[in-house]
Amino acid sequence: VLALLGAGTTAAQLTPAAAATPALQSIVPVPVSVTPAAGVAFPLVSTTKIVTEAGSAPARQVGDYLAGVLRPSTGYALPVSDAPASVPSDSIALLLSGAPASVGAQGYQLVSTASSVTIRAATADGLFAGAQTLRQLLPGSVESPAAQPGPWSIPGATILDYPRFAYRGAMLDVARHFHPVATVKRYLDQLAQYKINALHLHLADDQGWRIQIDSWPRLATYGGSTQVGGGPGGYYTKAQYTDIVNYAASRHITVIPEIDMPGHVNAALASYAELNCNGVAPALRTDTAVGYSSLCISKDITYTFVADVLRELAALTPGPYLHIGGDEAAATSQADYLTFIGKVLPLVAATGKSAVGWHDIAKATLPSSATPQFWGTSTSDAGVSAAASRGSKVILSPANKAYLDMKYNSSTPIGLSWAGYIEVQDAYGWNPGTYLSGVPESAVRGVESPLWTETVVTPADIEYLAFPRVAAHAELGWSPWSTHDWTAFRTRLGAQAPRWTAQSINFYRSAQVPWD
Ligand code: TNX
Repeated sequence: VLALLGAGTTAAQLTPAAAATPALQSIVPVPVSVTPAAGVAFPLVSTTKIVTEAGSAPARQVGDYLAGVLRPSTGYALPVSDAPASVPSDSIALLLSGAPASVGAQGYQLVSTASSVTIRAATADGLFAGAQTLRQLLPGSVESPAAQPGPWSIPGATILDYPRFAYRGAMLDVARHFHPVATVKRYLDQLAQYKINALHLHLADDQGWRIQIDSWPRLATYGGSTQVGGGPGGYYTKAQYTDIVNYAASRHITVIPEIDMPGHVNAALASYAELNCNGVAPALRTDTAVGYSSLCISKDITYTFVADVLRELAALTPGPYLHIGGDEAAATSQADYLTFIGKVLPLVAATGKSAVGWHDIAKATLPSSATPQFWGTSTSDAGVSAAASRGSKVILSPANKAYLDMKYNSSTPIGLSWAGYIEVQDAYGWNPGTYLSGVPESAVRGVESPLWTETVVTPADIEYLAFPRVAAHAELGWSPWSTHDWTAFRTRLGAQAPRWTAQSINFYRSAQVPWD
């Protein structure tokens, strides 16, 4: 046991020393290393204050966010102020100095003693990640929106933590069913807890166009006017999209907007007759068929349209990526598809952004700046491995592991099953670093959990399919592979139940998990 407690000790290995402090063993994603300080605890009390790196607005924002999380349940004031030269007693300190170099750009060190909790990181991203860990060191009732009795105690420990992969994403399809701003914000809050740092928004598909584009206004006003099953649909104004982007940024999450093309474009074709090869606008569609629509590859106006949309979207999007879709273009010939991708990649580059696309785009010879997002159900793809060998990074979303819209089992009331059923153990049971042949860990940017919404209407629907599986994917994206252990994971996951209950998350109580 002593040998296990050296460098690289993981929470999964911390028995029996940590037996008295189960919170240290319940963190999801499991940290790189957790060293308990036996018998030590920090009492969070009415006089506790939060101090943040002096003069740093980003550190102060993390402090304000953490105070906002902790105030409703504790009922404490938790004032936030600039940190003095040395960490005062009775304080939580968020500092941008003194972190070990190993934490990198996104990691942190958390040291809790009887008198203080000090999180050190190189960046505000790292402080934010450390703040998420701190939340999980408190009882689940800390997540309640109403005052709770406490007491609030943080176990003594030194935690060193940083991600395995830089990118940990979730995708929400707001095209098949429109999801309003408040729903997206709620999901962002839920995702941030598990150190997810990218939200991919699927903004346009056959059934709806969900973002205002000033140069092509009917895309939103007409193309956004319905959704799967009929219903009013909807779209984000530019101000609403910016509100989402800013809210995500305050949760240290980057928004990646997707306009799917050259297929999945019926809503656009219905809005503008001139985008159709025959000049005739089709009707709006509310069914769930795929592979029937295509932009007109031979028309110049197609590329004017694409350039206009990408330019306006890029101007609204501070993150480095634009997602161009590219999947299931069954109504586009192979030659036309390659022509289209070859013309559109430079249009993305002209906006100053880098292109991401579903891995179908790797049928074309991609520049190393382009990212294929693998969504297949096999473990090899010639285009993706060729792109990786030429220097592209890959995002992994294998449909039979990472798709949040797949049912858990045959009795799951919503969801699809074309890629199979995905129980929690299936969602957890794969190694992103070795999953795709010809795509070594060094070529993987990270993991993303897509949630397609053909059957997903309400926030409760989103939560039922995302939780607990998105937490499993978050751990695959963050934690070292050496920690991977289903038996330990299911226990950590079960310990999240009181948090999710306090947050009114409608999670699926999988029989595979020992829920607290
Ligand atoms: C396939 S995965 C699609 C989507 C569907 C999804 C349903 C991918 C890139 N395309 O159009 O919504 O299956 O699971």
